Amino acid sequence: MKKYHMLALVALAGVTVMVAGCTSSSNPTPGPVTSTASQNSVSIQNYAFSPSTLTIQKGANVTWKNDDSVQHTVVSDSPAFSSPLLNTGDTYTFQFNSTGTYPYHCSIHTYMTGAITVV
Ligand SMILES: [Cu+2]
Repeated sequence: MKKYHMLALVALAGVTVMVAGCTSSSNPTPGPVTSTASQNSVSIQNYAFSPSTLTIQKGANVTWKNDDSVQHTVVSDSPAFSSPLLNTGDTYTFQFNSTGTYPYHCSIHTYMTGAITVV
């Protein structure tokens, strides 16, 4: 019984965080993308990461693919990960084994930003 209550509390806390995260957007577009898949993809096109924010499970991989006509990189704002130069069609994969939020950018076009949240 006690265990059940703890679970309910954790679930409730999670919902509260989700709701708080959604209040910033006033348009009817869906909230943050959350993926439970072990393999996740982010496309790089038109000088942007798509999706720019992605929430994944701990231990999952994210593969970035350069679908743009120019070179890009995927570099964590922290020292967590850093891709080599990605030519058109190149991919870079990183496995996230620690929870947290990982903001990243393209080192060539620093206005290109994204974030991976690991839960
Ligand atoms: Cu770039």
